[in-house]
Amino acid sequence: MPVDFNGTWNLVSNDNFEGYMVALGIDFATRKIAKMLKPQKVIKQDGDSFHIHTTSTFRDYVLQFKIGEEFDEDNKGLDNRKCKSLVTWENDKLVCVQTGEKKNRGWTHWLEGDDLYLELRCENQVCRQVFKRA
Ligand code: VLZ
Repeated sequence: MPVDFNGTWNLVSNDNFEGYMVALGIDFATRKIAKMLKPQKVIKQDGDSFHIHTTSTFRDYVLQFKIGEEFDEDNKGLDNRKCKSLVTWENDKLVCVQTGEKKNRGWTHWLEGDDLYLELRCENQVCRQVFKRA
């Protein structure tokens, strides 16, 4: 049985989101707003199908994928760069590789206790986010 990520999750910590956004080339004004946000994630998981909705007062981002099936991601409202994304299980972690213009781009989700973790990677920057159940 895979891990169950289903739920509504609220951001409680966000380490080096600034560095991650700089690596993505997000402009100064947008970064100033974005780093104040406390996004919520609503995750719907059905077998190998995922729907992840990241919402905030400023911007929303929706990602839908199936494990092991590469898809086109547009990163609309983030850096707007298109990439090819592939999500796989690595033990109990959900690992996404985002292949495109930016090196070493991707993310990893996992659960620790009843908390949701997210590591966001771009080039040499790593952002670590922790979410608690709403
Ligand atoms: O998460 O890729 O859960 O896509 C932040 C929205 C969304 C706030 C960050 C606006 C997306 C920021 C992180 C404006 C620059 C992400 C994946 C894993 C699903």
